[in-house]
Amino acid sequence: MMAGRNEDDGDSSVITETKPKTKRPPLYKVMLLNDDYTPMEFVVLVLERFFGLNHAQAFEIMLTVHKKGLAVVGVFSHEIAETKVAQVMDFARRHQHPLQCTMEKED
Ligand code: TYC
Repeated sequence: MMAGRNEDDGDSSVITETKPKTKRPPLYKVMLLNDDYTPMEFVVLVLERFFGLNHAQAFEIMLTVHKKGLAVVGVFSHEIAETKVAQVMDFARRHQHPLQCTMEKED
C-alpha cells in the first residue's frame, strides 16, 4: 500500500452499524386456566409432575389460577412448551377433568 494514497480520504463516511445480532429462539409461556370442576389436588399433582414444582410451590400456583383465572406456570422453548401442553391436556383428558393448558409467545 502506497503511503498517502488510501482510497478512503475521510471526506464522506458511510457508517454501517452492524448490530451484533445474536438471535435467541423465542420463548413461550405455558399457562393453566381455571375451571369450576377440576379438583384442586389434581392441579397440584399436574404442577408437581409436569413442571417439577414442590408441593408448596404447586399449591401456591394452583391457588393463583383458582383466584385469578389463569397463571403462567413456566417459560420454555417452543418444542418443550408444546410437549408440556400436550402432557397436561392428555393427563386431564384421561382423568376426565376439563383442565385447560395453553401456550403463548413471550413478548
Ligand atoms: N377452580 C377449581 C376448584 O375450585 C380448582 C382449579 C384450580 C381448577 C386451577 C383448575 O387450573 C385450575 N375445584
